[in-house]
Amino acid sequence: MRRMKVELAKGRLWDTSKQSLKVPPCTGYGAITGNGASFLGKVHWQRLEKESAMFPEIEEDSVERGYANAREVYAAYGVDTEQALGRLAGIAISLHCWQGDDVGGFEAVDAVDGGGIQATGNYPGRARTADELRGDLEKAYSLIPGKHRLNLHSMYAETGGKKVDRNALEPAHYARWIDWAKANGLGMDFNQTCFAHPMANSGFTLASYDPAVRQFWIEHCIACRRISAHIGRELGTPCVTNLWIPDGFKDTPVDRRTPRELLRESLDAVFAERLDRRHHLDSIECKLFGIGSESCVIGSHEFYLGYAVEHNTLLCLDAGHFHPTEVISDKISSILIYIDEMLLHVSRGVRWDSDHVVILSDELRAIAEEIVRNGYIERVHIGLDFFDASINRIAAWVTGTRAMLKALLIALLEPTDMLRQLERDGDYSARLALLEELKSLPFGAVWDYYCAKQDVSVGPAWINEVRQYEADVLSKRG
Ligand SMILES: [Mn+2]
Repeated sequence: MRRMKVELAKGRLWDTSKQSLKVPPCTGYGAITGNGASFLGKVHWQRLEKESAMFPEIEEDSVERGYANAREVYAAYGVDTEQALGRLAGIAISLHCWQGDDVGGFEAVDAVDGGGIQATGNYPGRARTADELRGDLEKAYSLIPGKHRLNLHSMYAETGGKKVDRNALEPAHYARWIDWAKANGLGMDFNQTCFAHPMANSGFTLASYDPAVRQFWIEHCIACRRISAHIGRELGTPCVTNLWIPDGFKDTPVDRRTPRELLRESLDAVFAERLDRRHHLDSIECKLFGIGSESCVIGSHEFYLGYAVEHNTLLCLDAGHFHPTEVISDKISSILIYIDEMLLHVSRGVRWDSDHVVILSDELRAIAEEIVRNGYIERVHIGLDFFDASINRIAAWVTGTRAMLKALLIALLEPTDMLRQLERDGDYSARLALLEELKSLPFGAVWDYYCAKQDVSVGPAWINEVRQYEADVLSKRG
């Protein structure tokens, strides 16, 4: 039960989504009671129950009792739940703006393909303007416990209707995003957009054989680095700018070497200008294959790993960018021996698609465990990268981000020293058995308590809020 705005209409009470409410029929002005509701006047705030199913809110008492019990259970394993929650509150997840509008962007340009990205589905309510996208993001952040970041692609520039090509972008075109981030206490990350543009129509950008194409994208990448440094300076937290390009061959190429040499040359030009690491961090993202680049991707894992080690840039691992049986959790501890920091694009690959909404899967848990067990919280930047246009886009953001945070919480609640000791002693039987026992510890009670403490919906009640927002805001969009 929660408060909602109601108004009188034809003898019944309706909420603002026009869904009927369980209250007695009434007319005119006056007082009525029923189902805990009382009503006076035309518009009033009251506790009312919808006829449609509402997801239950967990009562505060119950959350407190559950937590008190969980705290004792974890203490028996030597785990301090308060400390775990304190650490969780310090981890910022970077929410990718492109889930909100199906990777469309707001540039004033003619329709283009310039491939590499496909969002499938036509669920209504896609954000059509930057203001709508910011509103949707605010709703999403309000349903996620903790303080997080925004990950913006350069194609979300606001140029006031003026056509500004990608190689001419400036910090001013992001002023409204920066002001909004400041007002909401959000850090920001950024991305070059080397797709969905006429200069990417060949499927090649920085590795193109055409020097004019390469030069255009080099200029775009440099412009984005300067914008990123500006963002980082303005917000007082380094802006991680991630570079991904679609370049690759659909069918078996004869020459895999030259495009890779060209890409290396282009990257050297892009990264030539030294920028202050307190404001800006460079990251490069590999892919094994894409739609239309099944046979060879120029920016492969080996290519970028070598480049990152040589230049100490960040390396971005996207969970959906490898062979379906290959996981990124196993790569983190190898890579961080050789470079200082990395970026994760947490996603969920399903067969050929790299970008399903993140859920609390074994691999998500393994990623979180690697970060927490190895003390990498300061060295691994966690970003999300998925886009599902077939479901409510705010529900997609909230589901994925809450899953990431739950995975981190489970890892923070692990009695790792105990497990490590078993491993060093060679007691693999007890290691396996204990890992399985730990899976049924009451982490959910700790999570609920965390949500309540952070003043965010506990349990599934956040879905009610998304539905309400859909009725009030998203359904009104054409
Ligand atoms: Mn990615």
